[in-house]
Amino acid sequence: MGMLKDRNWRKHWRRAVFGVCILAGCGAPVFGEADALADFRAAFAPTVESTEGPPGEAPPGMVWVPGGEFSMGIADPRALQRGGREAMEDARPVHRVRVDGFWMAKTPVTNREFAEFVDATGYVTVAERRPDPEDFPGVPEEYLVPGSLVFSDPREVEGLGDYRQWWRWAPGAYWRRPYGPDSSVEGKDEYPVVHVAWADAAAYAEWAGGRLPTEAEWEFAARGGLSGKPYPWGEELIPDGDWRANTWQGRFPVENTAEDGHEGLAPVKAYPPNGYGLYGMAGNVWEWCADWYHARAYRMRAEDGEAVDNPRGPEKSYDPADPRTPKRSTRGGSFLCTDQYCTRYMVGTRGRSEPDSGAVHIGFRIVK
Ligand SMILES: [Ca+2]
Ligand SMILES: [Cu+2]
Repeated sequence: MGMLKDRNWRKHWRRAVFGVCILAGCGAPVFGEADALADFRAAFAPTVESTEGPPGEAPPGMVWVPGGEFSMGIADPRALQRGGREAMEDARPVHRVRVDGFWMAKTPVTNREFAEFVDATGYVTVAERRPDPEDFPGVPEEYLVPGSLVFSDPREVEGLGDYRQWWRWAPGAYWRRPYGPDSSVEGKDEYPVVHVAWADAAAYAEWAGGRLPTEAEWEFAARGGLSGKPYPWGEELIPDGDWRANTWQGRFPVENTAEDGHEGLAPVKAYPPNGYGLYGMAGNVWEWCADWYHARAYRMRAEDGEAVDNPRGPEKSYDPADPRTPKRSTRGGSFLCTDQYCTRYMVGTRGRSEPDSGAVHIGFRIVK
């Protein structure tokens, strides 16, 4: 407690000094933001990229992510401007991790690519299959229809406590019909495929000769060589007023002003790539990772203070908010993320989802 108080005191003192600085015309951008960022950065050490080059020519649509050692996780972002309201406990401690180099797809898998897979294999996604009554004891048969979760575009909500206010089950929704039977992906070849369950993503990856990235690989890639930055492109959400990711603007979830140019999903290359040439590492669609989600995964593996080699996630899943449901990790946030609710487009933050259900904002990309 004493230490905590000390830290706060220091923070306030520095904030006061910065305040004077602004008054004196030193030109710090936002009152208090510079020292909030300095505090944030202090948790991270520089990324040390491996000097080993790629093993050969890049597979089509992929870039080489060099691998190396980096600080994985995120410091509490709440003091940052637009840092949101969540402490992101599950992404601490920030700890050193080493990953080997790998190929990663420049974009999430698109509708065009997923259609090629389905055409070649006849694969039927989980959302298209009738739910097994044995998995849903007591649910009347007529409700057990294929479908998936969509954003319900509510007019009004009572607070943000219950997300069921803006999600609904859409019978007949699947990747080709993202909002149910009357919708389609026509003209959306270059949009990310959605409504894919974890097993669908893994099946695609295998067909394509790749696999899903681990969380560590995904995060190393998303940072694009930077360290201690809240976003894959740097320190500001909207540098020079330019949106760099598809998130939510307006009063969530009832008003969507689409200031970033996209009300729903965006094409996979709608915004500039990060330092490794990867598109869409923040916002637009969540991306499935290989790991089981465990809220204390970092705590468990960072215990001895040594850099962790190529972590593959824990054996078992644990989500304290929903302890009975095993979940896989997801990364990157989506077009529904906003600092009013969830800032998981910030690099280093973690998401999780039930592996046997897709949704209108979950996609994936592959690595080799
Ligand atoms: Ca948007
Ligand atoms: Cu979010």
